[in-house]
Amino acid sequence: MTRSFVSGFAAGVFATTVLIGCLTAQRPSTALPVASSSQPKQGVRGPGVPEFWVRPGYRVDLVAENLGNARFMEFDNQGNLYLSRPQYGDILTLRLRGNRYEVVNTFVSGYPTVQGMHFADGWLWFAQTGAIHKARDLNGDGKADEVRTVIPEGKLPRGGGHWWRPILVTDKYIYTAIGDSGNIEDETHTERQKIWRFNKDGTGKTLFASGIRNTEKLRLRPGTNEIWGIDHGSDWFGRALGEQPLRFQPVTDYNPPDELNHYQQGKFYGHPFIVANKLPRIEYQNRTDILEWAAKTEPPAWCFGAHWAANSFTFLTKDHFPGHKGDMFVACRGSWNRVVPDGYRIERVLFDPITGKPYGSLTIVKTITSDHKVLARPVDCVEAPDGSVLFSCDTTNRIYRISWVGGRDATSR
Ligand SMILES: [Ca+2]
Ligand SMILES: [Ca+2]
Repeated sequence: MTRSFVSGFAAGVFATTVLIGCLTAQRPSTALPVASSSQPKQGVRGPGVPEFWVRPGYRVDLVAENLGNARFMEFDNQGNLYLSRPQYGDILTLRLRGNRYEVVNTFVSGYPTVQGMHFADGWLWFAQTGAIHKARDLNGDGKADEVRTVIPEGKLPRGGGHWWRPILVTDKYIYTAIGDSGNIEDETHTERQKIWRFNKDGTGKTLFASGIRNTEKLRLRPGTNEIWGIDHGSDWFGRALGEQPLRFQPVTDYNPPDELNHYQQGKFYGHPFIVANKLPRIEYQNRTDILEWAAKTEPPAWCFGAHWAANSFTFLTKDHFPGHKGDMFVACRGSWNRVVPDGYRIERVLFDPITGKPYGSLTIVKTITSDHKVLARPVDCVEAPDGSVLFSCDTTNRIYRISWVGGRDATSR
């Protein structure tokens, strides 16, 4: 086992640098404030922001609230912010007015389970569990005037279990995925637990990658054709050993990690037989072909803590945060399958600009208190036009903005 896999993340680790991963961890070389005796222990929380821990140098503001079911976000090239609300089956259009994003219209409605979105080619592409559509607003009122169904019902497996549907639109293709119908079902011979690729007209269905459990967003790493995503680790890892569920889980609490994966054509990512760095699930370890599955498994590019529910991410492409370009902000929704809750946070994954691979991670915002009071469950991150990063929460139904203040005004209030 690697250091990352056995270390886990104790809930007591708070406001500390997290440098645990599947690869050798190194010291970040970016322009974060240097710790000193005069260094404030907190960044800035704007008005209305609960008692988050905010890393010094950063600021968090409340920028939208009362949003119903705030899940995934996407900007278009005009500065419109789109918010998907699967429980309502709609997408809202928001615009920045002063320091707040305000709802200007309902972009589309009548699409139950609407989830992933991607703005490309002048259209907002969006995915339900069974179909993919694209829409555009022609008169600037924030409501779509034209909607086209790209992949109709029947071409993609429908929901149940992990139905969440990502969408990535590239120059040539559409990518989407569907997860496990339960926790560790053997669905290797079905359409589930896989990433699918289509031509942009919805034809040419092609298997892209397999062995995923639940990947809710896919994006290209900026400047490359590499497809990246985050996969939720499975639950109850130690139950087969006789753990008492949610009471005594010395194994499950730390295993398996959530995974940051670089998805490549034809590769297998382990689920449901193999987790993390080629380690068998106990339930499957006696399969006669388990070593073959291990051999073909592509291990994660980076590991998060177990049950963090690392859910979604954005790559940073702008200069707002000094030294962050090429890194990733990750929204971690937080654990339920852990005795002591953990994970609730926005994590920055640092990418080596030379190798293009992750080498470390830092907690930027923690949304649970030291006595385990959950203040927010982050769902998605998106980079705003000015380079700040928004994150959504589907329990408080708010959107927060993370921005950089550096050494200025870097105290809590
Ligand atoms: Ca319109
Ligand atoms: Ca995996």
